[in-house]
Amino acid sequence: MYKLSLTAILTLALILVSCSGRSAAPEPAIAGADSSTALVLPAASTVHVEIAGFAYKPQTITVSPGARVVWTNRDTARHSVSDIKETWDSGLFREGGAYERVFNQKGDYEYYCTLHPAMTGKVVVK
Ligand SMILES: [Cu+2]
Repeated sequence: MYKLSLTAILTLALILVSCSGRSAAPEPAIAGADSSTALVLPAASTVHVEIAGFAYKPQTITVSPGARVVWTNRDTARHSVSDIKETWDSGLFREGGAYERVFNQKGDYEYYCTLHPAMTGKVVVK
């Protein structure tokens, strides 16, 4: 899925370059999906958060506006990704299920699991 999107972007970039004759912008860095540390990424990146062992990993991520965050449930238990301000909510999803959300506005977005409120995570958009 991600590779397809990247291919599409690269193809589009090549078309734009060939039409306009201008050089393309540098390619954005691609972050590893399994990093356990906070990430700072360029806009239009996709960041993956694993839900495993009743925890969001990484617990806190830092992204640029426009980033897409994808949470994937690796537990046998159902979990949710729910804004503590109740402005958005994934609903419960099962092992292998995923939820994604694009963050366009700068700010701190704290979330939790409605079934297991001790599970918390944060997306920092700056
Ligand atoms: Cu949960």
